[in-house]
Amino acid sequence: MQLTQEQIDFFQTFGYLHFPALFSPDEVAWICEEFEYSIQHFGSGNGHDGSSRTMFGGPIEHRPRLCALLDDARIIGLCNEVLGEGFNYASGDGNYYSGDTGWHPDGNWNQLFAVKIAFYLDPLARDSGCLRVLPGSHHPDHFVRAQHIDLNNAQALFGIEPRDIPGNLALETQPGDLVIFNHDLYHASFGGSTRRRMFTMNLTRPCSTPEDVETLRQYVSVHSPGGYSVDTGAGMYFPTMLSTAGPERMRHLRQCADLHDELFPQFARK
Ligand SMILES: O=C(O)CCC(=O)C(=O)O
Repeated sequence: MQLTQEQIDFFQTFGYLHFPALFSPDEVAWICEEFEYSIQHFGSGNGHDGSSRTMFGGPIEHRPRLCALLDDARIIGLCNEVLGEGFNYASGDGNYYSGDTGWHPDGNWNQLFAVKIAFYLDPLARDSGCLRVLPGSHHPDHFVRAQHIDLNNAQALFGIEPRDIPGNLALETQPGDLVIFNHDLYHASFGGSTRRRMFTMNLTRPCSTPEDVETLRQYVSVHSPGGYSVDTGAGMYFPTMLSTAGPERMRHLRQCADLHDELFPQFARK
């Protein structure tokens, strides 16, 4: 997939892009099936009672067909355009969400260092848990960042509900849509069910300078299986992701895998 210059500029300015119906109904069917299998067998989905979020790591890494999302020309093309060729895949999370998430960014990198790709597996509208974004809030000089405004405290600060923060956008989605956003972008979800299914892929830009490699090391030291004290049996990634990888996919795995082995030798690949 190739982006237009306008789409690239939109992403840089507003911090997100939404692609409606990027995946066909047939693809949505197998993606949902594989997601359900994964969260039930590799996460604790079978114990989900809706009282809190159920989350598991590396949602695309347990089943060969989901692993191949990292070979998919649409995803590769999008990441090449937004991050640059040689981007890194840096795990992700699979969820049955329950209720609101509150406003938060996923990172405070003050630069386009990492992005999240999100797949929503149920139709979601503004009051039933769709992703909300605060466009432009990834910029370090955005007023929310510059003034350290706690958006979740909007009632006390401004007499409004957090979901009514001016300027926020409800990205209503159907299964098959894809959303990508800069980790530094403030986002939230309000009014969702107790079993809102979504999974993500995190990706970073290619890291070749010493500064970028250091930033990636910090990233992997926290946002990785080792960072959460999880032993995948194969370091940074669950074994199926590596055992089904061809040379092209390995390009996107190698750098985080090596850093993870170095940072967490107790969990290193054998
Ligand atoms: O629930 C959502 O859609 C937001 C997801 C989210 O907060 C996150 O992935 O960090």
